[in-house]
Amino acid sequence: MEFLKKLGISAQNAGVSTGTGWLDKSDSAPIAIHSPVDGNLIARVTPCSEQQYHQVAEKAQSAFLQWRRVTAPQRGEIVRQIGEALREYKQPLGELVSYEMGKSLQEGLGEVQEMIDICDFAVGLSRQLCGSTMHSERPLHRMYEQYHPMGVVGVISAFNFPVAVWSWNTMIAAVCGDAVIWKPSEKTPLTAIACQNIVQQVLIRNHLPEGLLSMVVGGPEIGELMLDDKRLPLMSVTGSTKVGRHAGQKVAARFGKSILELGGNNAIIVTANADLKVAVPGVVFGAVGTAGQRCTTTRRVIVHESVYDKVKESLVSAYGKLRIGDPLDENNHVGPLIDKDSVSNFVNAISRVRDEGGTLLCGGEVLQGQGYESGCYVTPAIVEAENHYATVQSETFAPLLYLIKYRGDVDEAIALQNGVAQGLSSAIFSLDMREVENYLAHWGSDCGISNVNIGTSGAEIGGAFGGEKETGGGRESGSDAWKAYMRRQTNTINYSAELPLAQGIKFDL
Ligand code: UN1
Repeated sequence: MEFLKKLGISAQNAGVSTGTGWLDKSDSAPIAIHSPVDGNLIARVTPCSEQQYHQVAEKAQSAFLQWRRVTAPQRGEIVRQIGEALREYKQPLGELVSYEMGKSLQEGLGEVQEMIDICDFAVGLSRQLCGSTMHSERPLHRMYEQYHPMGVVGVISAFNFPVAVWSWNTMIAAVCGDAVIWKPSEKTPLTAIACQNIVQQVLIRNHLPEGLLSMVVGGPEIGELMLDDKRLPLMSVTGSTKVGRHAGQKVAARFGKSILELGGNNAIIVTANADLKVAVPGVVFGAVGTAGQRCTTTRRVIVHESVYDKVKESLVSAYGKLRIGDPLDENNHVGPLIDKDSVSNFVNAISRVRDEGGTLLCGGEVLQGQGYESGCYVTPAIVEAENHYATVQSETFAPLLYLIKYRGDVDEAIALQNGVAQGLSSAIFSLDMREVENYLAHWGSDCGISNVNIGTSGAEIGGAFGGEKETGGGRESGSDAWKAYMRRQTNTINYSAELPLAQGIKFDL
């Protein structure tokens, strides 16, 4: 495993970094990380203790006080150097993402590319953190709004994008003048350690304060400390709706702000006017890419009755051609699920949806034998189902696609698509501009992401990423998502020799 050495991962790793060094290992029992690819032990990590967490939070606070005085373009220069370092480590880091998390090497490299791209984006942004000026109603007064750094940002990320989601938050927060404490998923701490090793080189070389970009490996107890910590005015949390509901309430109770990226139940609508040559591969990649473990994964495909049988046949035939196996072997399309619990969730969801009346069209097996020793490989499944089934209404984080028929016009399909609690990503395949425009209109898709003639997953970093309803409402990554990482201030300046009051109020002494 050459990539482990290149990334500075040893058999036994400390799990707390201040951005410029590692804290001594705590007495906590080490976590053993096994690869879902082959079941082998990759390495052990000693998680953060409560006392270490407080140490990190204190250092982060004092680092913030220094960092906010560095000009934004200079902060951008540090992020530029981090982007350069990530370019250097793209190959080994992509391999580790694939080996620790189980996504295909192509997707692992794509994830690192997303990190590089967000660095570039943040560098440009560092000169464009623009407020606006407006006209005052009072003579010889100037009024404007400006954005100030906010403080220490807590980032809790999930296993499925073990490094990209951290970078979306961290690179933007860094140019905004914030310090960051990152708690990666305890299922994928090694990629996080590798990232810290890369970041540390840049921070040390530039003599930046310890605590600026920290990382703490730990379970829910560390997450709870962060949620309750008044030193963290903003929490960015990626995870299930259940986790996010709890996190959002806790942070709100202390008047903190949160960015929530929670579950999706993403649908693709295939209308009678779709180009099926484009639609079918779009559905297949959306449903089986990352073994169905993206929050943007296609969970439902809603197909017009006139093309239903054709789409069904093409999907089943495409699923038959999927090569499932070692994700580091580029011939394979689908790797393992993250762990055996995910495999049970997949198997149980299929049996529940069948009890509700669903018909399993293909897949659903747990693979055994040579190459599948980890017990985490499954064959992606398609189930004919109805939208109202309880199982269809909830997100199963696995390659399980529900095929749903609609009979009327596009409004019926849109109502089915919107008829779930989540609102992350959505797509329509149609060449009919009336169908497409109705779908994109404000009475159309209710999701944060709505695509035309491409699938639900694979968003680019340039647009704001996030969703509505139980997806949590947060926005990260591109566009003006940076505003969430800064505090806004309105300033009115009087350069007259009088004191006129707003709304014409008279107050003569
Ligand atoms: C996630 O699944 O948590 O749009 C994020 C995509 C990726 C990001 C997904 N760029 O599929």
